Amino acid sequence: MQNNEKIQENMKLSIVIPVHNEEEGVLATVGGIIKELEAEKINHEIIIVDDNSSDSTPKITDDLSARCPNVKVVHRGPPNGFGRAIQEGLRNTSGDAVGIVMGDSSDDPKDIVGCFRKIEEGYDCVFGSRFLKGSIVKDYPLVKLLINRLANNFIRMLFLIKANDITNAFKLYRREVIRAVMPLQALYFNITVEIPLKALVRGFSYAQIPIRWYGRKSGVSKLGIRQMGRKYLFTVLYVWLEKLLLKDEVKRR
Ligand SMILES: Nc1nc2c(ncn2[C@@H]2O[C@H](COP(=O)(O)OP(=O)(O)OP(=O)(O)O)[C@@H](O)[C@H]2O)c(=O)[nH]1
Ligand SMILES: [Mg+2]
Repeated sequence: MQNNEKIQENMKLSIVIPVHNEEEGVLATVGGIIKELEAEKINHEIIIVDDNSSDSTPKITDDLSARCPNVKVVHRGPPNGFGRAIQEGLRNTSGDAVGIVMGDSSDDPKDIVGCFRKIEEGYDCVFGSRFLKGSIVKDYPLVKLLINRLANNFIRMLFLIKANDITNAFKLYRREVIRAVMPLQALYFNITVEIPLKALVRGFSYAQIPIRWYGRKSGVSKLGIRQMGRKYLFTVLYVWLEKLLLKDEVKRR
């Protein structure tokens, strides 16, 4: 539920973008976000977290950062990991709200604005969903889509929630939510479920909005569903156990 006490003027938004070998897409992704946020007069910073890229991603992002004072680049050495990169990005944010956005142009900058407006309304978390009336999904590989629907329905039933695209990383959170879900344990793509589920079991409010999502047009996918499946399951079950343990505490809020 929305909280009127949390309505705040001129909030700063930090966008965390993990990238690994995204030389073909990163410039367009970040450029599109800056353009949209500037047009909407949203006070922002962008934290790009590059994991050890072997292509020209480090140079492209460093050049961009030199030109744009709001863009900061963090270069990580091995071991790589989507979750490690997100955690590093979160440590580097200074905004009142934080958004996690992909570096391969799969998310639409207009949806960042849509989510941010909901945060401004007072919600603690805003989840972008590809499976609501009004969502647009282009070029989602069929196998991934089927696994997504199975996984998200399982999560919905386990946690008794309405959110139907928890596995999608594209989400915005108030700073206090990020603080409350620490420490994070997921080092890989499973962090996409750890953060929102931990936020929910801690009793934070959320809104879900339909978003646009586009399959990558260049570069290579880094998500190996086979290797990640067990990690996702472990994280979901671990937060579910937390839910059981935190039940009384949440009731007291
Ligand atoms: N820093 C960092 N970024 C990563 C890592 N793995 C993936 N990424 C980035 O995370 C984002 C999502 O990865 P993708 O490979 O697009 O995963 P996906 O969206 O499931 O796969 P596609 O359907 O092919 O787009 C992209 O911006 C990647 O560059 C990593 O180990 N470290
Ligand atoms: Mg992608």
